[in-house]
Amino acid sequence: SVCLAVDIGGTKIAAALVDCATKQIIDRHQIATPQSQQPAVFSAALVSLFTPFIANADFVAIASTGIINNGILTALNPANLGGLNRFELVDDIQRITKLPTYAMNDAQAAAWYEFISLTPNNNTHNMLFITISTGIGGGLVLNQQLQTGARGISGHIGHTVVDANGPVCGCGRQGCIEKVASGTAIGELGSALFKRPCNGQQVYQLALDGNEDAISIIHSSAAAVAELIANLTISLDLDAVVIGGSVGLAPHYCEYIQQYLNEKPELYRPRIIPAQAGGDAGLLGAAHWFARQES
Ligand code: BMX
Repeated sequence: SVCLAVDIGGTKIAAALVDCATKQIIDRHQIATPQSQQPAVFSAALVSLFTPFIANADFVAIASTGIINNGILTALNPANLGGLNRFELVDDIQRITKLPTYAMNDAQAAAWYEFISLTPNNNTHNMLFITISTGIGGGLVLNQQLQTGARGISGHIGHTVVDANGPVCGCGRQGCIEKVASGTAIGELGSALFKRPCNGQQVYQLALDGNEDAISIIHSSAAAVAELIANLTISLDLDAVVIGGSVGLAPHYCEYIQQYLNEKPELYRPRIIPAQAGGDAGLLGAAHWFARQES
């Protein structure tokens, strides 16, 4: 069968046809995520993205930012979705495509793909996937089982606190790691420092060009992620942590994380692995996860 895999992120929405037998991407398109609180604007964008694919797909597998519970997307941090709070994801896409439709969280999907991509028999029992992108997301595989959570929340590590006196996050809590270390946060810190609007990518480029202030912003982000990894490793006995997302996979970011982890005692240092599927981990994870349900 052929799956229409969809990855809804805070910055872009990707759609691809995936051959379920070979697990290869046949065709892929992406658009910018609409910045509107209106569900109708979101639906309209999805219609145009899906139209070329529908005739060739047997079912739809979605990996989406936000908490996915019973097919409904609820934003933990609505700021990541242009203020959109709630979206009837599965019903809406089923109405558009007239195909069986399934959905899960984006980082959970990517975690699953990265887990099954690890070389077999390499003794990985507990693995965490972290995406550092528009937000910071996570997916946990414990005892080789993906944890989705009874309410879909499992793995939302972006909303653990790293600075109790820090800025207020879009989720309502103060000092979440997402508010201080995500791509969005990197852009906000850079804008304040350079006194002009810049996004995370521009700040990252400045760091690559050798700007000391930008370098320190990127280092603080990687240091915060390293602390989080150490905390979760000692809590959950993690063997491996896979890093993804546009920031996580940017040049040197993983090395910085590793550098900060190397300062810690050995028990706090899991294996750090850059996502093997790069930006396609979410698409491929959802396709794999729901292909089992379809067959
Ligand atoms: C946020 C949250 C997570 C998501 C993570 C990464 C929302 C809308 N999203 O913490 O569900 O996994 O961002 O998302 O509350 P991305 O868009 O950066 O890939």
